[in-house]
Amino acid sequence: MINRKRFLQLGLLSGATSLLLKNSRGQVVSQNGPVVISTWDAGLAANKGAWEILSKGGNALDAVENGVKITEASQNCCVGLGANPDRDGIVTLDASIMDHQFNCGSVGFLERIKHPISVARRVMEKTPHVMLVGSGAQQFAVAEGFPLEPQELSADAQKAYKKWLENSKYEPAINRENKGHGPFAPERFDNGEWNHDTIGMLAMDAKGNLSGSCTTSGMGFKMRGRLGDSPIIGAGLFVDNEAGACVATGQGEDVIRVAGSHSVVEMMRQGYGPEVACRKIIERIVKIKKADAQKIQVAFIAINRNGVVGAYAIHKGFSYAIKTNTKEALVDANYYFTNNK
Ligand code: SD4
Repeated sequence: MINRKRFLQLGLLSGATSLLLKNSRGQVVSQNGPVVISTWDAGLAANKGAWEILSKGGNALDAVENGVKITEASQNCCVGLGANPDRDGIVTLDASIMDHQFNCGSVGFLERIKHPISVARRVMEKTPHVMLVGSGAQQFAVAEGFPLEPQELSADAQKAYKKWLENSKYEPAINRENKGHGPFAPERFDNGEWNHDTIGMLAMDAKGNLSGSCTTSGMGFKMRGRLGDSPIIGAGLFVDNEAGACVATGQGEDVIRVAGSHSVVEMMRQGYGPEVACRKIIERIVKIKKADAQKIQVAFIAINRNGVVGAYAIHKGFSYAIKTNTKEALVDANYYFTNNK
């Protein structure tokens, strides 16, 4: 017999439950209508882009592309061409997209293209491949009609890069490596903010189908050529319509190590609710990193096949945006270290 604790873990008592039903024509529909969630504060604006599609009965795939394009087009430290560059001063972008039928596409180390998410979708729809990177990805984008934007930093990025060079130069960055902070950049900016931000979005449409997207400039001031988790299906993003979907943000290296998003989805397949599923994989990362877990942030957001959503982070400070027919909010995620420094 199922006990109460297990019942709660399964998410069956969650107030956000949105069960799938069959309508009079035998079509599967989401009882509470569509839902979209996305990472960080920028998710509020991005969700509006997704809602334009979802509210008209459009599909989740179009919604997650349209939604994150808003973030890609806005001035942002960490998404799109206006974002912070790598440590050689060049902006390189990663993105991935996945639908409810295991169709997926991604681009990595892409330069001078405004909407990497749309290129990722073209990779998915127009090539026999899942992933294109670097100059090949750019060549494909141009052949597909995406304009090649000028290679220049936004005013904000120029300022941030100049400041980073002043304070961090090359040698201190290497010293940081020696301190175990990873080989690319400080884990926090000088103002104390985490050195990352990515828009990851998950949506369930009115038919109950799931899709996800993720787009980022990766870790600010990273080594040239570095790829994070975001363009890697199974790490930064994973969607399985029968179990759920998950997207990650934070220190990509540590998401890749545990095949993060796929692992969260597998937890949901086992019956755990989305927040518990996210927590279990965060706990796995913390266990692997030991004391170093204090220095990194990783967060997951997830949605299960019933449209129930949840999230979990290593540290305080991660929030995600949700939009449904009845709700529009930024939600503070629960986190592992309650005494976050
Ligand atoms: C990366 N996971 O490139 C991305 C960065 C990120 O919030 O999510 N930042 O590692």
